[in-house]
Amino acid sequence: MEKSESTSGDTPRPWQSYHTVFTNAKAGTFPSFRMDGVDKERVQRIVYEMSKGSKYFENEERKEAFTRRKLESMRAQCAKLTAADISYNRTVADRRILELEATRDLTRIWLHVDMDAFYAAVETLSNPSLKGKPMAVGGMSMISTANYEARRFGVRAAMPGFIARKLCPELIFVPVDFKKYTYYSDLTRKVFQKYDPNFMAASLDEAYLDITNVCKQRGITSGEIAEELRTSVYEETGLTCSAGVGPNRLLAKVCSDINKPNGQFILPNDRLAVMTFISSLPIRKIGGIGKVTEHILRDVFGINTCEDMLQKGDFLCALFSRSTADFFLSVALGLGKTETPQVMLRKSISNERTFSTTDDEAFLHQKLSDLAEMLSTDMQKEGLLGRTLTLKLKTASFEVRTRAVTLQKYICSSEDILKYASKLLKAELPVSLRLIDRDLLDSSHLPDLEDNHTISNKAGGMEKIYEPLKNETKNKVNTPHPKSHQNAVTGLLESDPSSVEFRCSSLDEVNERANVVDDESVSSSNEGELLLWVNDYKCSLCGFELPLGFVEERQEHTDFHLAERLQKEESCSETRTLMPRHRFSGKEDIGGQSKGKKQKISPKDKGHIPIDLFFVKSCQNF
Ligand code: DCP
Ligand code: MG
Repeated sequence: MEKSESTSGDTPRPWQSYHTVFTNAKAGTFPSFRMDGVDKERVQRIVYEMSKGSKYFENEERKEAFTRRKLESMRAQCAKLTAADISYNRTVADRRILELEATRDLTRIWLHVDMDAFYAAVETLSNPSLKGKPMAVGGMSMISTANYEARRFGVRAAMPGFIARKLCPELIFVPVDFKKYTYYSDLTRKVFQKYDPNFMAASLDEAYLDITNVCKQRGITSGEIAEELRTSVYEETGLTCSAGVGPNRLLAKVCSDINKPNGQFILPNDRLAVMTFISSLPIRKIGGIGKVTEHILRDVFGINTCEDMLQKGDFLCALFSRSTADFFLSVALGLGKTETPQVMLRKSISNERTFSTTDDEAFLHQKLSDLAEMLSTDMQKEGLLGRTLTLKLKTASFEVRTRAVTLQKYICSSEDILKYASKLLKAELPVSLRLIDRDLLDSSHLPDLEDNHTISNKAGGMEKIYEPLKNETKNKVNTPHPKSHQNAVTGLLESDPSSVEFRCSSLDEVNERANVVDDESVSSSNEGELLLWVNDYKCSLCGFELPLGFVEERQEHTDFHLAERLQKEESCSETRTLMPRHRFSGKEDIGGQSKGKKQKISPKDKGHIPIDLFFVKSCQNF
């Protein structure tokens, strides 16, 4: 979204430089099949035209400006490097490469499985008349996924439905039905369990399996296991999936996307095979390298592939923090996690409130007070104490501010929580907000707590939504006695296992918190749960990997989870709020694409759709 407009001939084409999450092929999207036949320029133009003037557009502009500044500053830093700096950093990089290489583990065989167009496939299963027609799951504010027919028009997950419909006027909308997806997800997991009882669910439709033992025990190859597993998933569910096999999870994930849909790709446990595979791999295919990072690596350092990344290791070491440079170098070597985490603790409790944008200080204070009460009740129920309190604020312009304070003493009373939270808020005033959220880390409980909830006070009224946490990963964790568990926060918590750290909280994660969690939780569907960056790089909600320092990428990712949550809330209330005349709201739509009247959805009709405020212009015609 550069200010200067690209031109071709005499016609200005501002959309050519408008790259959003909807027009960019994300990591793992191999263009060979999914972007085939997509008229990219048309998609870009429509997305540009439909979103111009919206809050979303403004936010994209803000992000773009951030990227530009980051690029400029990195270029300037690069230019300042002397020959001696570069030579020194070459030595540093070479040493790190050797050290990282020494950690290579080729003893495990990992399989990553990912269902094909999951929600859409489930919907088609229950309504076969959808077969072959372009369809999307979701509504006008946002869609969760689209089938492959719709993807040919450029329709994508997380895209507002009204844009999708413009791209594909015949698009059929089916409302989200999480119960159904959970049911099918459970069926797939029963299959996964047969191959790895400790498999790691990364989301409802994705899992990592360590198939080393099953390969050995049965004396068959990983390719045969992958075939068998996919067949078994199909027999149990009627759904297809794709699989990737590699010596670690990072590679297995990349591999599962290569022959998608309904395919598999096997990368042998052999160093040369890995290096050959990884060296020509575009960096964007790696989980954790998104739009901004790709942009920086390409435009500042000329890095396009993993091999380039190794060669430019000196610059990476010179300009990035050690952990980020390590991430790049290890990716470039095709390294990744190979061990299965044995325990997974839930370490945080959070409460949040979303409301119509306001700068009314009394109102904000009241919200804070409500949150303090809720948090305190939750903590007391679980016998927890906390010391680091964090407040996350989302401003009217979607800027996220996270403020934290670490106290001398452990607290749990609502009075104490309110006292310190008020101080944090006060320092921010005057401010116009749309969300307040905070949480704390907990060292003594397992992830299957049932009492976390989100309370949303939305534009349309004072509706409460309670979202009990689901334990997505129950089947992959051993459940030790809480008190016996040693975790990364022990140092912070001193020796009191029943105490907790209040931590910075947010849907829009910030880096401050990343250092304190070392647990590899990859649960994905705890929509009421806050987002943590586990092990400094892994999203606790979906397992997506983004290392420290990728501030903008992280914000984009957490915005996605926010959107996902809002969408879920929307789907909860959809049955109550959608008017029957909305053709995209139910089964009557199928095959009955309106060719007639244009319909306009007013926020009033929809009860509440906070995400609309984000995406839709004030006078959007559908
Ligand atoms: N999902 C969502 N919002 C997103 C992305 C995904 O709600 N931005 C949901 C809907 C998807 C499911 O998660 O069906 C799985 O996500 P995937 O990224 O695996 O997408 P699909 O399974 O739909 O398609 P693919 O065949 O590319 O895996
Ligand atoms: Mg999938």
